[in-house]
Parts: sequence; structure tokens; C-alpha cells
Amino acid sequence: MKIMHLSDLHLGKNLNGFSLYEDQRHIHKQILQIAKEEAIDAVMIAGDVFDKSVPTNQAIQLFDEFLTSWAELHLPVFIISGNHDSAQRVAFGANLFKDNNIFISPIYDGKISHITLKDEHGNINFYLLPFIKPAIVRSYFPDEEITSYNQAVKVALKQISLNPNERNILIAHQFVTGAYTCDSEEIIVGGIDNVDAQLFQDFDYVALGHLHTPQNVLNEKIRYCGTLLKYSFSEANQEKTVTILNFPQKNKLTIYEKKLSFLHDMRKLKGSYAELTLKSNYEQTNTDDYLAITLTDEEDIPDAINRLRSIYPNIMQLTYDNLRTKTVQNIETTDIANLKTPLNLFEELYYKQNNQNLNDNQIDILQELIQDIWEEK
Ligand SMILES: [Mn+2]
Repeated sequence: MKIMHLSDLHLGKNLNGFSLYEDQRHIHKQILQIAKEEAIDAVMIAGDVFDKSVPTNQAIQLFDEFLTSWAELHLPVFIISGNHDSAQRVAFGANLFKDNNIFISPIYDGKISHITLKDEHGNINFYLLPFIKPAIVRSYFPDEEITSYNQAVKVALKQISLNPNERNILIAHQFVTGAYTCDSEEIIVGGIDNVDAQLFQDFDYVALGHLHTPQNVLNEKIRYCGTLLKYSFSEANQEKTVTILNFPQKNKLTIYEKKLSFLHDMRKLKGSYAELTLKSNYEQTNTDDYLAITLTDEEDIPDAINRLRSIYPNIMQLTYDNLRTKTVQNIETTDIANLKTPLNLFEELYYKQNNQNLNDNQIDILQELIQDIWEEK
């Protein structure tokens, strides 16, 4: 059996004011194509179907399109809700969808639902654990001590009795310890949301969602597949892939990835205004990519973003890297400041802002102003 592992679709996501609607449609078509080419038998979506708990009309339309196209391929699809989703809204219609082989985790009620598929080598069980918080699990197990995410997941998993002779897969959306994070995930750093990967040792594979960088945790059997698109500039240099499990029999699992290509890539560009607007520098590039541009000019360019957008229409961020922005200097406390003359103070302020000293002409003007303000009353 071949199974595709997806997560963190974040349907309806807007990035710096840009709708990713067309990008998400584009990537989904690619996923469908890969599913056909690789002869996939089932698909797992490990949470964060939507970007917002109240999805936009476009997000719902995309999800509807996705489900319909999966159902047309007659592939079983397993879906859980993530921390960005409303579990209720994702579970809407779940009982009706079952007839079309679309299995959506119900709202957590103390049990973990599972679905069993069969092939010539026997059963393969998919356990669906929606994103859970300690308080949710505690409400079903008041006698258990549950104050951390780790304890919550531990108690939730205790309710499963696995058949160790069959293939068992868990689909979950939690922050599993030891994993690498990036900017688009909204994780509480150093928080109590860590879940120990050891809890998952009895499963043959754990299809994780939540982290946006594809990666294994402990070993390749506990894996984040990552997002299908780049959702922050910290992911600009990453490749995005689809994770595929080839799982013909118990203990014969192999995992591989298929690389994805984007409608618009996300890239970082750095240079002077003159360099970035020089035709020979940009004419061979995809100028409609989503860009974070860093200008290196010492003088700010008036209306730079709009002028650059005539070449690069999809600039998402514009910053400067020059002497002014390079040095972060501390402002002194008032006690020390009180010992200095107004001219000294201004000279220091000017230096901190511009990384250069006032020239003689500027000092003359300042001295006149200072006399006007403080000394000629
Ligand atoms: Mn996510």
C-alpha cells in the first residue's frame, strides 16, 4: 500500500496582504498528479486544513474542490484538525463524507477513532488524533493528572489497543520534541506544548502536522511532511515536498519524497536599488515571485517599494541594510545623559542614527539653535 502524507494546507492563507488562493490551487493540482503517477492508495492530511478557525469563503471553496477531486479518484482520505482549525468546522459533514471514503476525525471525545484498510498483506489501521490540549483531554479523564501536552497525548493514546501484528499509523498534530521550527508555525517556544516522541514508539509510522519544515523526529517513522508551500521567508531556501510511504507489509516501510514546484516561489533579494533595477540582473529571473527585498543603499530611496514593483510586482517586504540599520546602539540612562551638553547629546544621537559624525557646518547650525533655545532667555 502506498500512502501520501500531507499536512498544514492552511487553506485561505494571506501572506503580507497577498492571497495565496491561486498558489494553493496550483499546488493541489500537482499533488493530484503525483497521486496518479505514484499510484497512491490513500492520503493523510495531518491538520491545519484551514489557516483560520473561521475559514474564508475562498478557503471553504478550496477545501470543497480538494475533497471532490480526491473523491473522484476513489482514494481514501484521512483528515484531522490542527491548532489553526476549528475541530467542529472541519468535522462538518464527516458522517456523510464516509460514504465517499473521506474520513475526518470527529471532535475529540476521549476516544481515538480509527479506520482499517485491507490489502493482500492484511490490515492497515489509521488512528486519527485531532490536535488536543491538556484541558480537552482532562475533561474526559478527570482522575488523571494532565497538566502538559505530553501527559494529554499519553492519556489519549492509552485508550488505543494496537494489534502489533498489523500495520498501525497514527495521524497527529502536535509539537513533538526535538524538531526544528520556523516563523510561520505559531509555536510557544519553550512552552509546555512539547510532546515526547517516545510516546509514539508502538506505531509503524506517525504522520505529523504542525511544523512547516519537512523533517524526521528521532527516526524516519515519526515525521513532519511540512507544508506544500512556503509560508514565511524563513522557509525561502527550503524545498517543499510530498512525503510518500511505501508500506507493503509490516516492518517493510520505505519513505520517499517528491519535490513540488510553485506558481510563485518565495525568495530573498539583496542589493542596491541600481543593481536590482538593472535589466540584465533581473530579465532571466521570475520577477513575479514573492520577494523580500533588502536594499543596501546608504540613502533611503523615495517610494522605493512602488518603483521596484514596476519590475517585481509581488514584493512582500522591503527593508534596508546599511550603516544606519546595521548598528544597534544602546541609549544611555538619564543620569549619564545629564552630565553632557545638548551639543554632545545631539552629536551622539546623530552618530547612532547615521553612523557618521556631524560635519562642521551642521555643528555651526546646531550651536546657533542651542543658543536660541537654552542660552538667550
Ligand atoms: Mn500549521
